[in-house]
Amino acid sequence: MTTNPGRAEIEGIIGRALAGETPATGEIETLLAIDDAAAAAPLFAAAAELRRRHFGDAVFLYGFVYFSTWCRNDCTFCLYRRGNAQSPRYRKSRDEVVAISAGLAASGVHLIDLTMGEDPLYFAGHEFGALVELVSAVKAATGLPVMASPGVVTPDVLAALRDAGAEWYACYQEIHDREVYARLRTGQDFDQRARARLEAAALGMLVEDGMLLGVGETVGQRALTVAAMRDEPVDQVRVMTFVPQRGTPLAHLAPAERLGELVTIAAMRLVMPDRLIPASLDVDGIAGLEPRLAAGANVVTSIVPPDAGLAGVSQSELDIDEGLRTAPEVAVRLAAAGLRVATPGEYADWVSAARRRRVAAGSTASV
Ligand code: SAM
Ligand code: MD0
Ligand code: SF4
Repeated sequence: MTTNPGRAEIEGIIGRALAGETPATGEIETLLAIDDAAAAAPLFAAAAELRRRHFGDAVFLYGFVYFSTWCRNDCTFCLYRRGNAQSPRYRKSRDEVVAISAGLAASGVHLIDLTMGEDPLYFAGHEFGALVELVSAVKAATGLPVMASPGVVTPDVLAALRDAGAEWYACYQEIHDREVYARLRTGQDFDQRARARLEAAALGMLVEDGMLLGVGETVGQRALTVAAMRDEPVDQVRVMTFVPQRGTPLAHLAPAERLGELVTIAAMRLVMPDRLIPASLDVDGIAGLEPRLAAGANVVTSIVPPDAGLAGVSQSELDIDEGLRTAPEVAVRLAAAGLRVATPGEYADWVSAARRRRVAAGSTASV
């Protein structure tokens, strides 16, 4: 048997979480310090049990449409940072995006995530009309919920996106530590980014926050990030391991062990059992799906159709042309894991209930 000194403590945290107690920040740090598979196994089992209690065996699928890779920013981790000559640049037309989204809807995804860099086409003159219209057109063509991931935008733009039908706003802080953040999102205001999420929530939108793992942060900083998410009005929380990108300042940083991401997914599930937690195909492709599900994820994101000329973010090509980042491929893997693709109604019902809670909370909260 293992002599891991933290074992009894870990068992205590897991037992209390299964009994409905939310782990405190110090307890989150204890969980995130787990660095061997044997010690992680009971954590993963508890996370899967909490997912089952809140979501049964149903998993949600998100189609990913990265429709413009132009960006005015200089994030040190990102392939698409301004001035990276090795970045694939494209901007899809409205009609292409609508056709791609319709195809994704027909393939069985539950949501369309419309993502872009902070494209100067929109940001330079604060001209977001075409983006708002794109949201309306995608909704009309698919009938599906839409997530907007446009970067940091002002409340008037958020309100216009909401009015056009975007249920979700995604904007990831990467880490809730100002110093590490400043090394990642160079020249971008920490508070403004965090405020954009609060503003979206106050407008009645559903919101996603996310963290990046393996960028020189400590376990304590990871724990503070999960704790910040716990205390934020966010409905979906993600973690992705940093993938080094050619042509960028962090190109030669050694990537983190994947166990760290799995342990973080599971800890997030213990801390936020009823929130949506993605398994992104954008880190390890389809091969990375099973372990992320086993760690308690209940959404599969970064589903990208082949032959559409679309890229991923952290894995710009992996498994896309091969057609492995598709809903049918995901469905096969879910079945093998004893899970299933949710029905469209199950996802729509979850979104409606979450939005009712958000609006009710928003009427008493302020930004
Ligand atoms: N441009 C918008 C923005 O940055 O908010 C929308 C794009 S957002 C979906 C890009 C996200 O992908 C980042 O916030 C980051 O969490 C993740 N990401 C980008 N590059 C990555 C990399 N090299 N490895 C892992 N995750 C990465
Ligand atoms: C993903 N590549 O789901 C996408 C992206 C943006 N809202 C999501 C990071 O992994
Ligand atoms: Fe631009 Fe987003 Fe990449 Fe940062 S993460 S460089 S904002 S596309």
